[in-house]
Amino acid sequence: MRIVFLGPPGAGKGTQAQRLKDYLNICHLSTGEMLRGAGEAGTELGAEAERYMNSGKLVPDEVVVGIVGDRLSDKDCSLGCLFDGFPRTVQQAETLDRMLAQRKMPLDLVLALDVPEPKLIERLLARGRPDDNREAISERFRQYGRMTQPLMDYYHQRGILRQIDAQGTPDEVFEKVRGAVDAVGT
Ligand code: B4P
Repeated sequence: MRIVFLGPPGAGKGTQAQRLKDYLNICHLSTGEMLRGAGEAGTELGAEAERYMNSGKLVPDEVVVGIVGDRLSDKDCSLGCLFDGFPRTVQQAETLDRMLAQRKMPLDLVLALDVPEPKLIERLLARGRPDDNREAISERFRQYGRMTQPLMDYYHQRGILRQIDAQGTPDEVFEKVRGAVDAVGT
């Protein structure tokens, strides 16, 4: 299966993708984690990505698409993949469609995690990552509304979008995620 997690900053994409990875035993591709990894490794690309992330901006499409393409070619992604935080723009979604078509791998499901903004802000401030300060958080919400929210329509039109109320504990949310995935069939 190939599944995309969509949702605003702090909605729990990473939290739920980790649980679903263990449930389905397929590859978990988190662009946020990969970009932070590049930053920690001290590469030039990583330093550039960190500047965007810490100011709440999206990292440029060409950087993100490059790292996703490399990862998707790894053998462990051939049986299935969870895309966590990717795509985040329509251009990234179109590129993902092309990459999957080349590999003859259709996208099965897009799970949109829905949480009210005040709750999201609370979660992010409690986490305290370098990009979890008030200024970066409000920029991340701006970018989400402008660049990522149009993807809801993009996938809704294809009939593969499922909305999940992602309030409640991580375990409660995961029950809903699992229900949506089981309904598609594993
Ligand atoms: P990401 O790493 O994708 O992170 P996120 O959107 O902030 O959070 P996520 O929704 O995964 O929430 P999480 O489970 O961690 O992105 C970070 C940055 O990387 C972006 O701003 C951007 O700059 C860059 N980036 C990444 N992908 C990109 C792309 N494709 N294109 C361009 N740029 C890209 O949960 C958040 C917190 O809430 C955690 O502390 C968690 O423990 C807690 N939590 C989760 N679920 C909870 C629940 N049900 N109840 C209570 N707390 C919960």
